[in-house]
This record gives sequence, C-alpha cells and structure tokens, in this order.
Amino acid sequence: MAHLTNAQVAQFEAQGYLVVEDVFDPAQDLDPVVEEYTSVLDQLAQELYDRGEISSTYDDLPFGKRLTQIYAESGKVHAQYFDFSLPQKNIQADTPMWVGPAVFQVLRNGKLLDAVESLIGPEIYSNPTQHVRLKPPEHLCPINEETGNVQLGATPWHQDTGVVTPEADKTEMLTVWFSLWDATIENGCLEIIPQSHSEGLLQHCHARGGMSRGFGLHIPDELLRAEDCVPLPMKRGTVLFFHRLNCHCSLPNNSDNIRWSFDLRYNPTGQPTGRGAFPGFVARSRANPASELHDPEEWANLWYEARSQLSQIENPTYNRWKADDPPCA
Ligand SMILES: O=C(O)CCC(=O)C(=O)O
Ligand SMILES: [Fe+2]
Repeated sequence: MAHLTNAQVAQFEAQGYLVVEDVFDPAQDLDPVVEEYTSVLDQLAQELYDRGEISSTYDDLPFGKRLTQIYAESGKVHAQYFDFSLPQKNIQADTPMWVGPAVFQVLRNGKLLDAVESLIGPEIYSNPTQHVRLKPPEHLCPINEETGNVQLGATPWHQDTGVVTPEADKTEMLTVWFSLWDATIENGCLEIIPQSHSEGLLQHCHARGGMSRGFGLHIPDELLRAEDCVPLPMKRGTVLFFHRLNCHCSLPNNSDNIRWSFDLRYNPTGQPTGRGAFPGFVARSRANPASELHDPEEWANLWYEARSQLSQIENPTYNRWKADDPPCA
C-alpha cells in the first residue's frame, strides 16, 4: 500500500505539488513499459525503412540512441506514434497511437492509485488528458521549418487547467508525472512554482518569440513568479503529483540521451474531464468495484472507436485562448 501520510496531503494542499519517492518499483512496474515501447520502436523503424525514409532500422543501438537517430535521419519527431492519446486536431482514421497493455497496467497501478486516492478520494477516473514524452537531445532534434524551433523541446510555462476546456475548471483534476528513466536538470526535468495553485488561472498566450522556456501555448513571464521556481530532478520510481493550477514547465534536454516521461491525470468520477471527446475510464471505485475497467483490450478499443468517430467530424477545440487576448497581442 502506498497511501500518503497526512503530512504529505497537507504539503500537497499548501504547496500545490508533492514529490513521493519509490511509489513504483522500477523493475516490476516500469520495465514492462520500456519493453513494450522497444517493440513499438521496432515497428516504427521497420515502417520508415520500408518507405525508404531511413537507411537502417538501427536495431543494434540502445533505445534512446536509436530513437534519436531515427528522428534525426527521417527529419521528423514521431511523437504521436508512441502517444496513448490523440492529437488535438486533424485526427485521421489511421492517426498512429500506442495504447498497449503495459501502458494500461501503469494507469491502473495499485500503488499509484493508493496515492491518488489519498489526494482525490476513492472514486478515481482516469482522465484522457495524458501523454508519453520522449524528448530527443535538443542538439540532435529535427527542426520545425516554419518556426525554426526544435520539433519537440522544453515545455513552456503553463497550468494544466489552461489546456482543457472551461467545463473542467472546477474538476479536481490531479496531474501525475514520472519519468521512465531518471529526469535530471541536464536532460529536462520539470520546474514548478510553489503555491502558484492558489493564485487562480492565469492568462495563457499562443507561441511567440522571446519565450523563456520552449515554444507554444504559455503563460507570459511577466505574469509568473519565475524567480521562485524550483527544478525537480527525479529518479525512476519517484512520482510528482500536482494541482491543476500549479504553474510548471520543463527545462530543455541538453543531454546526449532522451528524456522519457509519462504524464497522467485523474479526477473524481463524474466530473467533466475537459476532453469530452476522448475516452477515460473508472480506474478505482470503492462504491462500485464492478464499474472499474480491468481489460487492456477494452481500453484500447475505446481509443480506436474515438479515433474513428473523430476522423469523421470537425474536431472540437480544447483551447480557450485567443491570439489577441491582452497581454498576448
Ligand atoms: O513533461 C513535460 O515536459 C511537460 C509535462 C506537463 O506539462 C504535465 O505533466 O502537465
Ligand atoms: Fe502540464
């Protein structure tokens, strides 16, 4: 059991975040995910090789170097190929994604859910706002020709409520972040601003020049207490929990290997997820255990069905921010 202590819960409430060591046993809980992703990378390598986009499948390289080499040679970050969610727009019937059984087992990990239960109660819904992030070293990462920035770099300052629809503003959405390998200052761990969760939802702006972190939707520096920010290097097995209004970003990956993390979200069952067109599921229910989803195939099918439906309609928008909102213009 990994229920949190009262002191840990109090710290989460006061600071808006909580780092808990050894939630996962890395060999037991995380290695199956690493193994599963190795076969996903095999599949990507074979597809790109068959299409003539890379000159070798690079099976002799270790995972991180192989991924980096394949992205560099194909000139593209194939992030969606690995992700266990859909993109926010332009979903096609064949948009790639990975919703494999090892990923599902982590979403349902009992020790993780015990800690989540301590923070949001025993009726736990797996919110579909979730990602795997495999970030190549920035110096080897393909460039986006339109913006001149790396295709996948540091994550700009934001609050997670800022990236879902307003119907979820009151949802007690909890973010759960952990790395599959150690996250360090050099390879781009997260940074957070303590207590920022008690200061309300801040204005977010679309990408523009001169941002202090990354490129994309962000809170402008002048609205942040950035001088108070705390970097959070984390060993594999450690989990970071944070409040939906916590201001956070990531550092750039200045190392020679990938930075690999999962970010998941949970909310009390019945509250809007903020991504209503994507499928969530009941991860734990003390009141109605029969409502829990245990079958990885059923979970994968929910995503395949959502993809098929969303490929036939104009995709909803999850973004409330306009380019000319002050102080963005
Ligand atoms: O891992 C990252 O770079 C960003 C993660 C994030 O924004 C989140 O977990 O909400
Ligand atoms: Fe975030």
